[in-house]
Amino acid sequence: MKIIDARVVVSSPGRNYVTLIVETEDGVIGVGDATLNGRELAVASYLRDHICPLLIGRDSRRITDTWSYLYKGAYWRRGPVTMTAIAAVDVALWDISGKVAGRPVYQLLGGAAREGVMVYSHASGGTLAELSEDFQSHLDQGYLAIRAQAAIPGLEKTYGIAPADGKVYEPASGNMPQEDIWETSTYLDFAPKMMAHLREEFGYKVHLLHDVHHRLSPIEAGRLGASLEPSRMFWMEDATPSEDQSAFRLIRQHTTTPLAVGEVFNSIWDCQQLITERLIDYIRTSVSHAGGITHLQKIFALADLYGVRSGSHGAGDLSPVALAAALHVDLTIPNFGIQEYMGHRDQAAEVFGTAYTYRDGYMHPGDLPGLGVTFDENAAARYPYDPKYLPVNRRLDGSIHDW
Ligand code: EZ4
Ligand code: CO
Repeated sequence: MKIIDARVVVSSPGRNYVTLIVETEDGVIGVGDATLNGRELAVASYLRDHICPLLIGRDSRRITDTWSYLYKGAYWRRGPVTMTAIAAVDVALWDISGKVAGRPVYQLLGGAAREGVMVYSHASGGTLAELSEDFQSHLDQGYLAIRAQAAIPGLEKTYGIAPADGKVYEPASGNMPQEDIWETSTYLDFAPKMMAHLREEFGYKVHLLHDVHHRLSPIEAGRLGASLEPSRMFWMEDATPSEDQSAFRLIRQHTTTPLAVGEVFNSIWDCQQLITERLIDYIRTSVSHAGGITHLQKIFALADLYGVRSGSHGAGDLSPVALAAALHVDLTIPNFGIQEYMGHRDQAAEVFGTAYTYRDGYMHPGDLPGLGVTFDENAAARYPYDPKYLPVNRRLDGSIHDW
């Protein structure tokens, strides 16, 4: 099972995706997602210039050995670019192994531990009334868990609000990042009212989630968590800039609102303290940014030991390959919590063929051999790379804040 080719395709079917394609001497093809939103070409180069040449001639079955070879062999540790590149290789090799075995990847990971994977969708609105309308439409689609974000009155732009034309929000287009304005006190007053409004209107049966997107200090996060307690949140996401793990000690002292973090993490070392000190309830690392299936399994196994559940990142900038890989992992682990599901733009379906299904709030990766995702290189060629940046955030005085 020698690898004879490894190539990278950067395309933009609705938004930018970097896809790794690995081919064996027997003609088996595996795919991996290497998309790092706003820094796509850095990972593409890391793969093309430094990793693909090393893969040629390697045995595709030796997944753990290849992971260690790329991680330890680089000498330089961790980092989003490196770990996204390694993740793409790892996922492609699991895909190949599944196809060779004639079994879906989840069966190689220990088999299904549940019938389906509970997912949460995104509801948003420019006003509370619009949010309610969008929330209702997600309930109508059967979602059991919904993340809610609304425009903050008095602020020009707010993170996480879908444009009027579509189902998902997008970062600004163009060759410069869009600039947002942030005011913490306005947000801190508004967020609990938004959640209380939803509970009044829709009751307590649906799981309610909210993403703070790294904008608060630990004591502000403690205050927000406490003021959200009557709304009985499923979780409060990314309350503080997440590289400071010990900040969560302070948040924990002030609230029983469950805490989730991890979408920008890229290794088990980023969450070690959070997990072993039981400072969080959900670890949100993604398969494509945290070293692939092999490394994610390790993170979730550590989390299981400390009663922390999974809640993998699944935004639209993670390609259908990443979503499929996440669903295979989700189905098998004992401490699965929830999976984010934002969906993809319609054009993505022309490039990525998927076997996963959604019904009544749950997803399933499907039973095709491997990941169950095909990648159409000809279709991808119709959607050339379209450089885009995530927005930046400034406070009222013009200083840069976390976005
Ligand atoms: O802003 O994926 O929970 N989801 C999120 C996302 C992130 C983007 C960054 O690329 O916070 O929408
Ligand atoms: Co988030």
